[in-house]
Amino acid sequence: MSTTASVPAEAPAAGSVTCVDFWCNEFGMRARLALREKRVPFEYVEEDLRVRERSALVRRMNPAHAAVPILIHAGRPVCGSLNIVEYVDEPLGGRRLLPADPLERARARFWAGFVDREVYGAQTRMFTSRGEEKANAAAELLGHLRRLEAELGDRDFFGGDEFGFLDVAFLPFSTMFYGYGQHGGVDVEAECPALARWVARCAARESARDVLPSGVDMYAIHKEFYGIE
Ligand SMILES: N[C@@H](CCC(=O)N[C@@H](CS)C(=O)NCC(=O)O)C(=O)O
Repeated sequence: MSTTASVPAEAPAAGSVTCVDFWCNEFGMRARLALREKRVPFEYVEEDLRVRERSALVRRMNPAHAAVPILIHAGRPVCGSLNIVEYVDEPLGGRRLLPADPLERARARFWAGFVDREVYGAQTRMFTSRGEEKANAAAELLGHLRRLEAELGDRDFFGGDEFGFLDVAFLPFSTMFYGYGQHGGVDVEAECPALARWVARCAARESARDVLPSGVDMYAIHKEFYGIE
């Protein structure tokens, strides 16, 4: 059995990090935001999720789920977007995305899990249902956003003064806010003004400008995915 340390001590050389993803994947945007924030050079490989079959690379690197994002470092895969953010954060120096304080770290991880389960769950139900079910999902989604807004409080970022882990985890979902309004009548700017200001603050960052697609493009491709007229 290999005893090679699983966490590299130094920043990887350019070209040894690859991120496999699809441009409009909110989970994958987390990985790419973290890589940009940590200034890790990486190669980007696009996996077109509109094609039914996953590529041989994705099936080999993530046989459990055949899903993206996948970070490949020195030929070895790291799967799961939050896992990737933590992996990128850990060995590579620079400002840490995860809070140093264990309680704050636990809090950030908890709310990132909330985004995965509750926000993504309600969002998916809203886009895949009609009528009363869709209205219920939209109301639920708004409730989750209000909770996140309360969690943000009057801070600039979820971790305080600095852009950090929970910002990375949640920000990609802001690219769906336009779609929330168009499809579900959820007006985030009117209902959650502090959250809207947080989005604007984050969107000014270089990493966000590089990674986040427009709301219009996101809604267009999700309509295609979900067969919305
Ligand atoms: N929990 C995973 C979710 C990743 C995921 O579900 N990826 C989807 C896209 S949203 C995927 O690659 N699906 C494969 C497919 O559509 O064939 C993460 O955080 O990375």
